[in-house]
Amino acid sequence: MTTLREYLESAGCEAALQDLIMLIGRQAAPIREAFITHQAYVDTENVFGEQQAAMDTWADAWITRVLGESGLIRELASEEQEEVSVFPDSTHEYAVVMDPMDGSSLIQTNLSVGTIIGIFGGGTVMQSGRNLKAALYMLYGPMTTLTLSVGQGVQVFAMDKDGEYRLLHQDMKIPEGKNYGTGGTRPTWVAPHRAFIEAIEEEGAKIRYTGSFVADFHQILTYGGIYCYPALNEKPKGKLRLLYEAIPVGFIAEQAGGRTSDGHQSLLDIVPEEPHQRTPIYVGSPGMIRKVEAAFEGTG
Ligand code: AFP
Repeated sequence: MTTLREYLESAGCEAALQDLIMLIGRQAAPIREAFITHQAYVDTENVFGEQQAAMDTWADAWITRVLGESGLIRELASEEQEEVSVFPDSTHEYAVVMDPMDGSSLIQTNLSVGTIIGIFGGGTVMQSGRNLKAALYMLYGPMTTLTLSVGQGVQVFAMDKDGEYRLLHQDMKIPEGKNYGTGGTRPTWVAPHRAFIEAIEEEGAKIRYTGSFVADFHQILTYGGIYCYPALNEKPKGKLRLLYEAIPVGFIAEQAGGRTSDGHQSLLDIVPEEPHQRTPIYVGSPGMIRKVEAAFEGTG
């Protein structure tokens, strides 16, 4: 069975990018261990004022230290850090964006959560998703999986009992599908979002939403449909972050033949103005995104 390293070599990735992806993948083992030792909430809030699980800060500090010490990255921006970290001594120009623990409120309920990573070249994180060299997420579910795109389709690897990632699904393609998940609540949705949801519900769409973006997206990648976190009446930019969530997962979605949108344009075409910026998110099958953009046509 093809290992992650063998795949990266066969895809022709530069040696340093291979090393970076392998290094990130290896952090799933200590992260899984830490779930057992970091269960309680602490009395801290992240920069967005949300309640923060101890695991968020731990995973953030852990990955930042490991990548910072690797000499492979020049910059790192994390959902959990106010400022972009700069590593002047790095011998490489990779820049990493990450959500170290996506869906962290679900840890206490033992539902799946994940780590989302985007890798740019050029030494800066302030780039659009079109410039990504690679994107991946590790999903901590019954298995630990690593879903990866280096711009050549999407491959899913599963960690075996020896900690080796082996190819589980090759060249994933998002089926059209009927599943949908949406953040926000009905009274808070903007009108075009409500119209879209009501239309697909009429057509028999089935709800699937846990509150963990990576887990919910992985279901869409597998069975088709759409994940949404829309603009809300009081929050026109929605909740999710462009750099840490939308861009890396959006890259994977588009590489799997899916589409992404903020209601009007691909998430990969948005040029970030600041690291923590938010965006409405639609990620899923092409037919679903067509309906979203039709619902938003002539608005905003
Ligand atoms: P964090 O746990 O990293 O803050 O992310 C949670 C999240 O951004 C995303 O993973 C979920 O899909 C979404 O928020 C859930 O939000 P709601 O609880 O408002 O539905």
